[in-house]
Amino acid sequence: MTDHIQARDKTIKKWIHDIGQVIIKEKDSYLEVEQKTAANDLVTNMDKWVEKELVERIRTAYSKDRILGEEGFGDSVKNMEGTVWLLDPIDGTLNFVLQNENFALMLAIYEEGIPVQSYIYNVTTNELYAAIKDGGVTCNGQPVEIPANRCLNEGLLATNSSIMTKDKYDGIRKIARKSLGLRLVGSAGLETIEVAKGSIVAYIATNLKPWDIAPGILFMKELGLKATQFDNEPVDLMKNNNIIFAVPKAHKEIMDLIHE
Ligand code: 2AM
Ligand code: CA
Ligand code: CA
Repeated sequence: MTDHIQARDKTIKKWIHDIGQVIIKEKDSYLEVEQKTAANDLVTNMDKWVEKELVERIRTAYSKDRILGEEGFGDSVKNMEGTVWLLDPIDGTLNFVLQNENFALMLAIYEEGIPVQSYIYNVTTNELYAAIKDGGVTCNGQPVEIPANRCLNEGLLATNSSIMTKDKYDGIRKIARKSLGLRLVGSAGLETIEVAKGSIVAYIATNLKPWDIAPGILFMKELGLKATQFDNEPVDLMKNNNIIFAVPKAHKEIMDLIHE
């Protein structure tokens, strides 16, 4: 790990823990909830506060970098030149509002388009997963091992609800039937972690935004797992993507099923 990444890693972990403590302390108080594009696409005052707080800290400590944040407090980022931070202050806002758990704070850093650091923090369980370029994946500092390379019929599959309700991608049914069962957590970040841990063999989701998938790419890379679009092309962080994060065997089977 280069010195600048090591120093930045320490700083980011402190920021995430500081901000996480505020979320825990405040999460049961009154929430201002607003609809964005639909009744199931929400933003709260907490999402906004977390992103503003991160943006302020990044701008103070790393003033030359650019920031692409979900809630719009960062910059207008149209390419991945230089150092770009991608922020999802609360991933799984519906869970945050309705379940009080199953949400994550996510942050990823790309240098000239290459993922170098990724963080997914499960706030209520206090588990901070980090992926560092060429440094592997850790959970609260402990190494996460490479998961078993399983087929669909040896594991569980996760997906997002828009495949079921909006995108009408019928292919999901034949893919799901091959697996041992289907799971929907409702947080792309936490589902990414499930793939990294091997508790599901694949996460397949449509229309995810750059900040939903940016951290997952390095998690998959560091563990020798797959992160692609449905057409097997690499993820494009300048647009929405239909993605598959998976162990290699399940990924190959999903590719074959999508294209048969
Ligand atoms: P969010 O909570 O940050 O919006 C839910 O299936 C997952 O999809 C969450 O990670 C959620 O992130 C993400 N997502 C992306 N676009 C969404 C949308 N338009 N509505 C709801 N969830 C969305
Ligand atoms: Ca999200
Ligand atoms: Ca969010």
